Amino acid sequence: VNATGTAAADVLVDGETIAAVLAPGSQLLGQDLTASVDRVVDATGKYVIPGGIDAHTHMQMPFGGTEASDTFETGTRAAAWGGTTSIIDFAIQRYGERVEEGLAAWHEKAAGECAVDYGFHQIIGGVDEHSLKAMDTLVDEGITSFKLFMAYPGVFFSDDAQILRAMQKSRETGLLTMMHAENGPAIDVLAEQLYNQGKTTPYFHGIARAWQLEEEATHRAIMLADLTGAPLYVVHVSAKQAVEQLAAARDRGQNVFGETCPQYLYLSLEDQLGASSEEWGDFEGAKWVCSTPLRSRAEGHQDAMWRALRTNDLQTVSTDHCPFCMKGQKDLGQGDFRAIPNGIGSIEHRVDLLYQGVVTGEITLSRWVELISTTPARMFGLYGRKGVVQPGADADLVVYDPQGHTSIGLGKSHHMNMDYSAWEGYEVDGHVDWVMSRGNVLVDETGYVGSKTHGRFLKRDLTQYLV
Ligand code: DUC
Ligand code: ZN
Ligand code: ZN
Repeated sequence: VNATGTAAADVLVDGETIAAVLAPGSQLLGQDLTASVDRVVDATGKYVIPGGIDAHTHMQMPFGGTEASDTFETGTRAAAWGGTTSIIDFAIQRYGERVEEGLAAWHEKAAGECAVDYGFHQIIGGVDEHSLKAMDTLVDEGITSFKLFMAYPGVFFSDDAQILRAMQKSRETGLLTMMHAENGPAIDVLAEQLYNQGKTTPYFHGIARAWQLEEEATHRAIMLADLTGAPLYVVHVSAKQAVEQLAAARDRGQNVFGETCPQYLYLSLEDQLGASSEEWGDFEGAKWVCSTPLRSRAEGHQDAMWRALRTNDLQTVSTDHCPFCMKGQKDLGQGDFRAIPNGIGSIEHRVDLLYQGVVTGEITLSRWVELISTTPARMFGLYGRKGVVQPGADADLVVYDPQGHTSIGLGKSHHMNMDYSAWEGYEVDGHVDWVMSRGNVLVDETGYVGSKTHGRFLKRDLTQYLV
């Protein structure tokens, strides 16, 4: 199954790449294909798809006085279990740090620790003369996208002047601008007011981060991108009004893109309140504290995300994988939702959860592959090597069984370094049977058989969506 369609075929792998995609029963050097190869994987009745590409992860990310609980080792192993064979993680430049230092630190964390191939985006935590200059050399390093934050004042926040200058650099270099679009200063005022009114439970995280502040920031980012000519990719879109801004800009012909995440397709603010008898919920809700926040199902945000995936107003689904344990991490925010580390872990479940959209008729089979692999490859300069089953491409392959079944949750299909699952109780029709990365088997019928020294750093080309 490719983004372009589906065919019955045999896939011949030689070394690290795909050598041929042949009609079933084809001969090789005058012999039946299966007789002349070292190993045959029978995928009869199953889908062979290009390995998943999760373009938004945060392994070992320092955040809220703690650090995301998956290391590159545990997080990429969980990725492999779930049919994801490439990740793009965010290297971080913090205030007062040089971009080069932040990037070097990320290379050090990841090198020799990854089960799957990995690339980096660069978070620019302080746009100034130094970082703008450093951005000139990122393309040579194979880092062809950078992220700015309109949220988190005092941590990663960029003001409009900084955004404008970074976007001018984006236009000049071809680096893709990735934007966390939420109005952070306004959110912080609302959060403080709620806290002072005694509204301290995790539920109020979502109330403070109102959709108006996502729509406003998305619009502002779009206008600054229009003015500067920068290509723009808005990450973790959850508000239907933000999608409307992206759709309108695309209709005007602007080069803007949007990503959503499984949590915004399936989970809601109402779910987060949960079965608690308390009006404002209890601390269980911390399991689902992430930014942008889960949004109200009554307001129809989840349906709007699925629709936008069909209409191509949103182009990709990444996880924003940023796991924290309840014990010792999320519980830092007991009594004050502002201190709960933001993030949900889903890297293992993205391929399965999106396949549910095929089962329920929300998306087609080819659109599934496009969303989880092909478009991320094109968007982030990996296409040809990754994102497609064709001769010459890396042999990153997943055998997916549509008749299979996956129970998601702690102690079931969950190999992430977390003491809970944000997806407890989810049942998926479909199963990742078998995973290969560059010709090496990572998952087979016996389970995980990969190694943390297998994954290589991916030097990426410029986005293939430049105009
Ligand atoms: N959102 C999260 O939920 N976690 C990490 C950073 C972010 O923007
Ligand atoms: Zn973000
Ligand atoms: Zn993120």
